[in-house]
Amino acid sequence: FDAKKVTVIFVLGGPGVGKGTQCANLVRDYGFVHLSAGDLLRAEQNREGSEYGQLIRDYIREGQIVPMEVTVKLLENAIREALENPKPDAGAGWSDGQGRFLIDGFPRKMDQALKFDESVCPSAFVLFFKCSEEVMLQRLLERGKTSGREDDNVESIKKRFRTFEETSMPVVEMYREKGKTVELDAEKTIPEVYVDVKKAMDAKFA
Ligand code: UP5
Ligand code: MG
Repeated sequence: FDAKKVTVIFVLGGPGVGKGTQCANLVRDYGFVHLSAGDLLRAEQNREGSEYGQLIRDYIREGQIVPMEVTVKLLENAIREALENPKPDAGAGWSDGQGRFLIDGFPRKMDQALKFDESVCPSAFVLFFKCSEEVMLQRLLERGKTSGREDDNVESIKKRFRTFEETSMPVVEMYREKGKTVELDAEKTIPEVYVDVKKAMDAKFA
């Protein structure tokens, strides 16, 4: 596909900060396709015949970052697929090979960021959600009662927090230094956060 016709926004922030929740709002109102790297990895993990199933399961449980080749390939395939088969009601920004994507939970390691920018397409900007670990922990434990996610337990959550601080924050800092990051307070209620998200989006796309 033609990278110049594709708009990508990275959605970053700690585990349980509300990335997926806010992306769902943006899909509804702005005609984006939502690609969660974590969701794509979990789908690949469960795909029959996948050679990466066990590897992905182990990395996710340990809160580690799956080797980037796997994730970049899954994202690239998902982008291509969405461009080739746009939804009939896709809306603005979806014609002639054009498309708009929210890439949620990626890149979370420097090598992934550089690789994606260079070999897939550069991002327009980054929505970065910020929230205390105490609040994220409560949200994840609550979600864990029903999510069935193998990493929604205290042990895995603590590891995810550590990986986020040590490995993913440098990526956020790099985009911040480039002036590409919009920072949002995710401690507020879901509708309040979304009011801020919309302001940021409207400022960028005005
Ligand atoms: N909730 C949301 N917003 C709220 C608010 N403002 N107030 C109150 N409650 C709020 O939300 C989490 C919960 O909080 C929900 O119950 C929600 O209702 C509530 P959600 O929107 O799901 O948060 P999100 O940020 O999406 O949390 P998630 O757990 O998905 O984030 P992670 O970044 O931890 O998970 P992800 O799926 O992205 O990655 C999982 C693992 O995959 C990683 O740890 C890693 O091992 C692997 N991975 C890679 O290896 N490489 C990658 O590139 C990506 C992932
Ligand atoms: Mg998520």
